[in-house]
Amino acid sequence: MQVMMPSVSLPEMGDASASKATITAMSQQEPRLLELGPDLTVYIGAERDARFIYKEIYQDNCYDITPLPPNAFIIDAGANIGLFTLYMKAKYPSAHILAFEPVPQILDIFRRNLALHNVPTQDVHVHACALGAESVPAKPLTYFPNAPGNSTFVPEEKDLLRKALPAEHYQRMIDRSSAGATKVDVPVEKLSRFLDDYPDLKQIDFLKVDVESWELDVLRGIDDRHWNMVRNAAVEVAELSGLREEIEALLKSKGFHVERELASWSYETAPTYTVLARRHDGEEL
Ligand SMILES: C[S@@+](CCC(N)C(=O)[O-])C[C@H]1O[C@@H](n2cnc3c(N)ncnc32)[C@H](O)[C@@H]1O
Repeated sequence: MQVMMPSVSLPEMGDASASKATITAMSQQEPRLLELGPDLTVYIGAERDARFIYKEIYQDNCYDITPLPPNAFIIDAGANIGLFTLYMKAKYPSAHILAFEPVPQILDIFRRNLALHNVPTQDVHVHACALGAESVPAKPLTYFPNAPGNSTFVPEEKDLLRKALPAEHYQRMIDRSSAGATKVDVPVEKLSRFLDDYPDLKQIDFLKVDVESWELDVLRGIDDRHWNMVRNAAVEVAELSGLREEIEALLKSKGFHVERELASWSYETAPTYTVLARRHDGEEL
């Protein structure tokens, strides 16, 4: 049974009667190995976060939106500790993946997981930067050590989320996941700048974007010559970001058939959607 949860991945709840002052970040944990399921053991930094993402990808199959060719070209924007990349490489062993993760602590775990699973380095190109609408040498991103998957350019949205959750125990979960937040300056690049490195690229089979309310900027960093190549996209969007309609309109303007699915775990006053964009056979921009 699905548990209704707020639209962020959250650490284990502690004693709900503890005072707010006792909420502290877990220390910057050394990555450790964890068996997430019968099919996957990986390095993780924050257990609850990793279990949450594992469930989304491996059990709820949120990215199984369409069959891909065996040698699919895939973009992983918001690569986190690599669960999406590992899932796709297991499913499509000949796939080529371009992955982006800006937070050094998270990227370190991503790289360990690629090595642990013997993913050939020529198959997965990893970039230590954020994606965005334009190139910026250094932009402050908020890293949440208790809930690394929430790391974002828009930390103020966590306050909006807290206000949108009526129950105190959910609010405490937000407090715990936000504890110990630190700013890290990260470079930002347009996705098209990396796609230009593949002059023979004809087709981008799957574009996955899960970047904590920076989705619209990531999409704006794709030039039309590259949009023309994208066959399928899945973009996770929190309604609180206020960006869903613009994101759907942008995808429609690029010629996609657009649908949205409500995340099974999202809280009713703060829904999160996966916006799915597909091009039918033979269709181009
Ligand atoms: C919720 S996690 C992604 C989880 C996931 N669906 C997966 O595939 O593993 C979001 C990740 O996006 C990263 N991120 C945040 N802003 C970003 C940006 N502008 N570009 C790329 N990654 C970003 C965060 O550091 C975080 O690791």
